[in-house]
Amino acid sequence: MIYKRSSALFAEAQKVIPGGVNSPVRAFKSVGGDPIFVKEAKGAYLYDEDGNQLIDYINSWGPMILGHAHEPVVNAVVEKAKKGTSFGMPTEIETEIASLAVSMVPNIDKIRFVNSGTEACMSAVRLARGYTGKEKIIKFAGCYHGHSDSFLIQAGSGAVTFGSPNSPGVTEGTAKDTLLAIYNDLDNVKEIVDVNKGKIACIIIEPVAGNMGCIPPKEGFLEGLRQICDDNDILLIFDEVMTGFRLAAGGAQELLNIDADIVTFGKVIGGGLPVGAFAARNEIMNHLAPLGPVYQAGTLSGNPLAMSAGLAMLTELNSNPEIFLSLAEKTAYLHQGISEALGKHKVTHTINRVGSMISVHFSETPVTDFSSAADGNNDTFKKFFHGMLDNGIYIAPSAFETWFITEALSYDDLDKTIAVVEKVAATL
Ligand code: HOZ
Repeated sequence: MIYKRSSALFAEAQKVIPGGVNSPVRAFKSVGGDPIFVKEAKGAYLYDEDGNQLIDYINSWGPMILGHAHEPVVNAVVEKAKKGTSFGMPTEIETEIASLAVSMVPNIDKIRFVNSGTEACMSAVRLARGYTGKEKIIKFAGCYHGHSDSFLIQAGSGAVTFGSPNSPGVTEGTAKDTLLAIYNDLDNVKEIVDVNKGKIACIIIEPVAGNMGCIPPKEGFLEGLRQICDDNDILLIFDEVMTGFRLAAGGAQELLNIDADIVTFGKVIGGGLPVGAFAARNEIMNHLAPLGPVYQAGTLSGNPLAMSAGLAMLTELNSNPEIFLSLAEKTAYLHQGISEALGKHKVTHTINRVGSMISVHFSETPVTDFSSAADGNNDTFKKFFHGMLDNGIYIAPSAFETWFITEALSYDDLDKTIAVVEKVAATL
């Protein structure tokens, strides 16, 4: 495939945008080469500036669960836009989507909308600190909760790719309040809690990790965290920015049958527009301004375009719960096909999958945490990535990311993808 125009556009972009991108992973630094510039997208396909059609396994990093330019979402946004795009005043649609979200997600009474997953997680931690009166937080190495200062300590996603999981610019004062734990290691968490008795406000976790590839929680791990939190007056925050409204209507809480105290959202809840949200029971949410003392605000929060996209998306998911089953079946089919194709050519690999989230690791051992994810062979990943791209398949340009399956993918698309994997596997 030819990517001449994308490369030319990238060269222009680099003159006026740092690194030519507005979010680092997009720059292809971890796989080499120039990023693809998208012209448009429909259903399961991207169309780039050179006229190539690509099957998309990123789907805007999750939100396009029903495919790109999904008609009910597009129509809702277009109709809303004709009536004004932002007021900084309350609108009825905010209550509509809030009521729907509260009815879909377990264990929440109220939800506050913000503009991104970063904002949602940052605000959730502030709320947890305000509610408990404690300052320290526990996060897990390789989990990514957006780019707010407290989370850029051994963060996953682009932070790993660029070798700066601990970002310069985060002050020592901030960093000291973030305690780092090992994903899937309950004893490690217990030890940290024991050493910091009475000081920890919350444990924040991706219940299924998605920013070091896809890493499922081991059996009993989340239940163990729940117990530790209950025993120590610590709030458990599930970052469901990736898993929310994707793994089930009620997200990972529903699928894994564990209640968190605060849940954060992004991606699907915005239907592809910039939206985040955080939610909890009344007793916690009522600590937020204007009811309580914990401040959080935003002119574009609850923006009518974003709310209309999110409402259209959630309405469809809520009325067709079989979508989650269908997504999981497609992902399992892909898993098996990829595994057989790589196996035929004796390519060492591990595939992780939960629902419609999947990642391929060129690794001999199970990938269960950040250090096992980092053990994967990145040279093989690079070759695999470019082989797939040259054959019209777009996967995440980093081994530390998850592929997100969309319902718009047909079994023909999946078969085509598996055939490409087999072709590429022969070259690895
Ligand atoms: N942090 C996102 C992946 N986990 C990437 C966001 C983007 O580049 O759009």
